[in-house]
Amino acid sequence: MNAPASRFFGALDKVRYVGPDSDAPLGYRWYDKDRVIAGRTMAEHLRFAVCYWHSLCWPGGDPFGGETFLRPWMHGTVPMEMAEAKADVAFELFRLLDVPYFTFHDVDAAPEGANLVEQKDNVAAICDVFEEKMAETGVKLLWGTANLFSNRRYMAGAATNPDPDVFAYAAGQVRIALEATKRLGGANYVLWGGREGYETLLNTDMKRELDQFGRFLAMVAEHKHKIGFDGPLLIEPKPREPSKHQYDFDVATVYGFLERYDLLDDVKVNIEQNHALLAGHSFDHEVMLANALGIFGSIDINRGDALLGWDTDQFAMDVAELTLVMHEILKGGGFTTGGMNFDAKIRRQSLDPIDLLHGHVGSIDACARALINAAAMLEKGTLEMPRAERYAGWNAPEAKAILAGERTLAEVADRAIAAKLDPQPRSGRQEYLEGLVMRSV
Ligand code: XUL
Ligand code: CO
Repeated sequence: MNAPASRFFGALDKVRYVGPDSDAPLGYRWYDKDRVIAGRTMAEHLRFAVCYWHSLCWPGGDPFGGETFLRPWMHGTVPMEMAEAKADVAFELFRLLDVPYFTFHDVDAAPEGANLVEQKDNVAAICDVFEEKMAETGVKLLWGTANLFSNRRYMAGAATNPDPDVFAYAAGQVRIALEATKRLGGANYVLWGGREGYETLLNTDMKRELDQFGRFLAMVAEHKHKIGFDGPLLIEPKPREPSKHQYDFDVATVYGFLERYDLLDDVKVNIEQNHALLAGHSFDHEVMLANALGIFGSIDINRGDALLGWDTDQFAMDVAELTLVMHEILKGGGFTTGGMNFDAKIRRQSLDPIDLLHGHVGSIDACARALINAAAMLEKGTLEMPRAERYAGWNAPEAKAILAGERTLAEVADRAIAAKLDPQPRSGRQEYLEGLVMRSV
């Protein structure tokens, strides 16, 4: 194939830390990977991953126009050679960015098989290539996943399809992708249910579809244990797009689903900024709730556009928003198996290879600034002190006894009468707190 990585990126150097005052066109201003913040290096805290699909596979199309990027590795004639050329460019991109992880769907990396036997062979062949490149570069796999939404067989869903043969085909694809993820030492396995939902209720039996989906996930969890894959399964909530309604609507809905189908021991969530917005939530809302429910797993880091309202998957650059998100992540103890996966794509006019670097470098720096800010806020108790103070009344013995289940409704009510309670409202101090955050950013 006519696309060796060196010819694509030219003679670029690895991106290094240059500090905030540097004029260098390309360099990390804030991401200093070995700098220790709150007991861990920045690299250990942030666990950045480059995604294969947007950075290596997306041709730059939109609903009104086709390919703009004309990537050489997407214009060959021999699919496996194209996949190998793509892997060359991918690992050169990871090396240039100096990121520790990558992520992929089965069909991003390997040519899609005409059947499951071919699919297995193709994925195995690309795993051979990946294994060699991972050993050479030290880049690791944050997670793998199966694409159960692009092929027309999945137009009515994968696990939730009315046809059990489609369910079975999806099971075959997930088995191959999960086993490949295990073979490559992946830290997690992701399931995004892009078509697990409906287009119209007129042809939908929602109870049946939910039961199918629950059974599918239980089978994936069983298989994960059977093959000894240690990482968690991660569901990625998203309310819609491509479907009109997706069953993994948001963190709260996923939690209810996991509880109903007894999957809480094996499954956590992979939260994405743009999906949070589509669900009508802020990014930090979804992270705070996942922590509260004990299902926080990982992050797909990107941003939506307030004016567009669909899943634009832009590179995250909003330091204020990211600071609040990092604050909640650190407060929850930070990442364990998860990390920050750039599920983000450069815009279709960003034609130059170096644009791929600028997108990642800018967003890596935004996350690094957010980490520094959030760690300082936690250390100073910027939000934690006022929050603790706001709930301080609950530390009183009588209040604790209520929450411990030691009082009945009548006892609490009688005490309110006996003590002649007349609680007075207190300020929520929102503007004061917003000012504190502003000064921390
Ligand atoms: C789609 C999306 C996916 C998942 C993986 O919106 O975010 O790329 O991250 O299937
Ligand atoms: Co995503």
